[in-house]
Amino acid sequence: MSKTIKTTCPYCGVGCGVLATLKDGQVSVKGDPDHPANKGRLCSKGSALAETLALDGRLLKPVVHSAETTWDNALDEVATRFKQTIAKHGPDSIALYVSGQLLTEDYYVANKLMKGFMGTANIDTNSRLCMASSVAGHKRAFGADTVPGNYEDLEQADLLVLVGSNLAWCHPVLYQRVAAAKAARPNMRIINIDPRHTATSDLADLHLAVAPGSDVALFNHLLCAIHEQGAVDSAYVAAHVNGFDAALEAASSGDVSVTGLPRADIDAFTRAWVGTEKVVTIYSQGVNQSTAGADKVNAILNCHLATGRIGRAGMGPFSVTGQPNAMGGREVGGLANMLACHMDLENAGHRATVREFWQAPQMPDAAGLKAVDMFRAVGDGRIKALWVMCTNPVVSLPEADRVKEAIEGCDFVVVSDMYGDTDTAKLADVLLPATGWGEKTGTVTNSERCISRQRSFLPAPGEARHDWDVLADVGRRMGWQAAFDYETPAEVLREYAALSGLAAGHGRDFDISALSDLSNEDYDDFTPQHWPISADRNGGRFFADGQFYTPSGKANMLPLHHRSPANAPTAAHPFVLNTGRIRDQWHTMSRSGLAPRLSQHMGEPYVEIHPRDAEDLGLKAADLAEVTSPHGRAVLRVLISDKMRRGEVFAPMHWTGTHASDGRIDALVAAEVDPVSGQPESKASPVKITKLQAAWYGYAVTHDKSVVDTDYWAIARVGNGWQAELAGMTAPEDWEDEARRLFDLAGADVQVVQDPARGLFRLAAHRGGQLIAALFIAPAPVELARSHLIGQLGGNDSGALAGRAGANQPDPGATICACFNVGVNTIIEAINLQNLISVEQIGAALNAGTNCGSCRPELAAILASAQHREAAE
Ligand SMILES: Nc1nc2c(c(=O)[nH]1)N[C@H]1C(S)=C(S)[C@@H](COP(=O)(O)OP(=O)(O)OC[C@H]3O[C@@H](n4cnc5c(=O)[nH]c(N)nc54)[C@H](O)[C@@H]3O)O[C@H]1N2
Ligand SMILES: Nc1nc2c(c(=O)[nH]1)N[C@H]1C(S)=C(S)[C@@H](COP(=O)(O)OP(=O)(O)OC[C@H]3O[C@@H](n4cnc5c(=O)[nH]c(N)nc54)[C@H](O)[C@@H]3O)O[C@H]1N2
Ligand code: SF4
Ligand SMILES: [Mo]
Repeated sequence: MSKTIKTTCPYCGVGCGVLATLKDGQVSVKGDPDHPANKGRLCSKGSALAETLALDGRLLKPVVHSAETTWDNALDEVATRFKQTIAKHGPDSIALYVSGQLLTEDYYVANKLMKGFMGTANIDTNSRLCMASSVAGHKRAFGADTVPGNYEDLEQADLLVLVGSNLAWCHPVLYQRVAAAKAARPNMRIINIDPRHTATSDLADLHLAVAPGSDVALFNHLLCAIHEQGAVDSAYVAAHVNGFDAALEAASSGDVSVTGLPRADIDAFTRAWVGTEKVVTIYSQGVNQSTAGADKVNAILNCHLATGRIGRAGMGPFSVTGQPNAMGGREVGGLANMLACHMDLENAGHRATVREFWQAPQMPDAAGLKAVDMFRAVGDGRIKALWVMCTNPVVSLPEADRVKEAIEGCDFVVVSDMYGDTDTAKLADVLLPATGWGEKTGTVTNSERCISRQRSFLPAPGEARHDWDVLADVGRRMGWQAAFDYETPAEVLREYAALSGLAAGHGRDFDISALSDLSNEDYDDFTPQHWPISADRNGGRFFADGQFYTPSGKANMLPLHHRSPANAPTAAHPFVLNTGRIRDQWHTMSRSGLAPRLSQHMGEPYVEIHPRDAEDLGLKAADLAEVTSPHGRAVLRVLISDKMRRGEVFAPMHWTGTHASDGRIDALVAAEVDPVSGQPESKASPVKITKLQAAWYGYAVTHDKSVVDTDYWAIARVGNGWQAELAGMTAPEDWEDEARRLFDLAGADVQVVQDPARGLFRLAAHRGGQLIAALFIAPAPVELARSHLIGQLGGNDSGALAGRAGANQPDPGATICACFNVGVNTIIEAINLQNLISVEQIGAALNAGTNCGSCRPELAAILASAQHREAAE
């Protein structure tokens, strides 16, 4: 028996449709050919979803003060403590911190519970770290948080400008759609604006390595060029735009040299932008995560408004959303300053509508605390009861060590998660087991305003429950039976849709009122639809008619001035730390970290640094570096690369205290926020870098997740167990004893080879003839064929101690193609031996890049460097 259901990927905001098939207890996934976002494609993360569904590590029962208990006990405790705290200290002494990975129905109930019933606006979301600057920029310019266009615009554009977006790794299926459009229309040009050269830059005709934080200066300069070159659409501006003159005057006083870009590149950019009618400007975290984030957004919007290039096919500004329901959370009012359906908390009319609709006993009239301030308030005791749902702030918030201390010191902390061992879950007083992807059911909205269903195809494990259901239960236990009397998510969606009809009455853009009488069957069968969905509006682009959501109906251009990042490098902290994502991990790795093939692309936290900076610091490839800021410390593997600008380093955001000893990069990031949006500056923190001179370095594979507590460690899932990169500041007296402490070697057949004088030690342990652990120690970073050793784990080959493959088993090297498990060495060898000259030929020879295609940018880069080497020889 097999059944296939249509659902939506739980990772990025592209919102790909997934076909999940359950057969003989096994799940397999593939892209849904009928979904408008992906038309059958999936990226490496989406393709590996089935590998993340095992129940290891899942939280299966509620836990109160470290003891498993019943839901009744746990939720009574939550309701009682929240009620007592409100009674004693007022409603603003409690807070709920939620996530763009909640489904719309979860989010709606959370928002209603806090803003309508608990009586506080202290509910904010990790979207504050993600989309807040775009929301603020859209609201300032358009009067509402509206994304005007759709994905087809990206394909139809003649010029695509990507600002602070690594689309190739972060929105891979959208990137593939763009790459296919460019291949079909070679005249389409792509410009990428990013301080780093990324996988996305490889597709670009022009890469502008801007100085961090200088985007306002660049787009102000573009606005001047638009004006000087006669490209202002005066009729459009006169009819539909306010503030043109002031915006231009402010822009004219700017100085584009702060971008640090060569004049010729700036001119090439402005020429292309001014000269191309169909231009789409995509922006993401390089824009949003900045103390000038909202201004960066408006600087981009200014240029589109001045030229009237908005609301028409193939043109417009386009903010790509990060999380699967980042957009849905914005719609539903997840941010501390919003109400549901794009209504504003601080607007008395909007408030009255929502209060009446909810029959809310109390409703705050001012915005609540935004994420960074919320955790400051937790730290200084203003917030005494905190509920964290579907996010991992101990890892993802800036000044993360301070956040950790704040949570540790808080009187009462509830965490709802799928896993009980995340860095945040470990600090909870009450842990509530949540259902996850494959078990949950509800709706999400992607970057192009398309609402899709997530559908369950697996039963809830153990006693895990849906987040909306738990929130509603707490609402009922606090005395609001009628308001939280939901039995299905469909009921929640109907209520929300009805409210959106009232919002539309206030002239809001968000309107899904046609769904207010959706039957349960229609909800089950719901196919992806772009909002608005009302009696008279259905999908389509916004602003085609030049009408905006401001009181005057005109859009606003804003006068903007360049501001540098809040903290400039100093003699003590001379490097700028940029942070972001890698291709195959999702955020704090609680799910993507479970799939072995996703850990083999990049298996350890690292810092990417320019070769000359590395040389100045005495750093060699694969050394360990200690990176410090005034707020914290990390220890990271050195990756030397000429893709960085000098004086700047990059580190991924993914590593946690569960995956590495010192990999939490947000421990270093200063909690500086944008004054308009409250979004933190995650991409420009001054840091110091020094070489960490360890006494020994190690690499291990082990079949169980042993206790690794060496000075430095980083673990990753591999085929039959785990790998660990290790280092220590002092060498143990006896390495074999140390190995027995690190791994469970009871009853194992242990082989050792050592050369104490040279600091070399190798150990292989077999049990029942199978390799269960191997440890390699050296006085310098261990050079050995990791993929070879990983392949040996669980096998019965006695050659593990050699540390490298025999002549008949070449070492494939780091995994590039996660779908077919093809390593870099295999690819280089095939290119050389078979004279491959295109990504397609690599695919034909090795299958690499032929399934999800996420590695195609890297295949192109490997090909280019192989060809470059050949040309040089
Ligand atoms: N593989 C993967 N994909 C993901 C995610 C994931 O965890 N893993 N997360 C999802 C989420 S929630 C989000 S928000 C998106 C984020 O998607 P992106 O925003 O594309 O990803 P980031 O790597 O955070 O940052 C993008 C780029 O901004 C650049 N940048 C830094 N400073 C500046 C600057 O001052 N100006 C400009 N112009 N650029 C700058 C960085 O060098 C980086 O390459 O990805 C989504 N997709
Ligand atoms: N330095 C730096 N920091 C950053 C960023 C950066 O670029 N640089 N990016 C920021 C951005 S854009 C984002 S979006 C954040 C992301 O940061 P987080 O939101 O902290 O990251 P996740 O790992 O996605 O956390 C989601 C948690 O919810 C759990 N979970 C999954 N599904 C469910 C569910 O259905 N219900 C419940 N209750 N739990 C569930 C997961 O196990 C996981 O623990 O990080 C931000 N932090
Ligand atoms: S691009 Fe990849 S991660 Fe994003 S929704 Fe599609 S399959 Fe999921
Ligand atoms: Mo995000």
